[in-house]
Amino acid sequence: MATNRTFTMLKPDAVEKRHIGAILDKISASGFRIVAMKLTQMTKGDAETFYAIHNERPFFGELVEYMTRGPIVAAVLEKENAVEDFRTLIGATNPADAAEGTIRKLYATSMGENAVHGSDSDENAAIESAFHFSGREIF
Ligand code: DAT
Ligand code: MG
Repeated sequence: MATNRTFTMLKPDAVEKRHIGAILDKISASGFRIVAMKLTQMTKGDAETFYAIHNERPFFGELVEYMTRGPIVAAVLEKENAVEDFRTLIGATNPADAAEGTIRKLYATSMGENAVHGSDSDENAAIESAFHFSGREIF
C-alpha cells in the first residue's frame, strides 16, 4: 500500500441519516480519489478485531454495538499526504471539539456516534484497508 492512501468508514449513524452522498461529495471536493468502496456490515467479531486497540476502554462495548448495528461505507482514499489531510478533514474525535466545516462538525452527533473513521497512520491505513478489501478490489 502506497503511503498516499488512507482508509475510511462512513459509520452506521451517517448511513442511517442518509449522509453518504454529502460526505462522499465533500471527500471528493477535498481532493481525495476513491480507489475502493463498498457498503458492508461489520460483525461483532469484525468490530472487536478492528478496534482491538480499545478493548480495555470503558466504551468498548458501546463502540462494538454501534459499529455493528447497520451498514457502513468502507473506502480507500488516495491523495498526497492522505492520512494527515483526511484526519484534518474529519475533525476531532469529539464533534464538540471539531473545527467548523469538518465532517464530524457537520454530521456527527456525539463522541460515540461520530459519523466517520479515518486511519491515524500509514501503517494502520494499510492494515485497515486490507481488513476490508482484497488487492483486486483496490484500484
Ligand atoms: P478516532 O476515531 O478519532 O481515531 P479513537 O481512535 O481514539 O478516535 O477512538 C475510536 C472510536 O472510539 C472513536 O471514533 C469513537 C470511540 N470513542 C473514543 N473515545 C471515546 C469515548 N471517550 N467515549 C465514547 N466513545 C469513544
Ligand atoms: Mg483512531
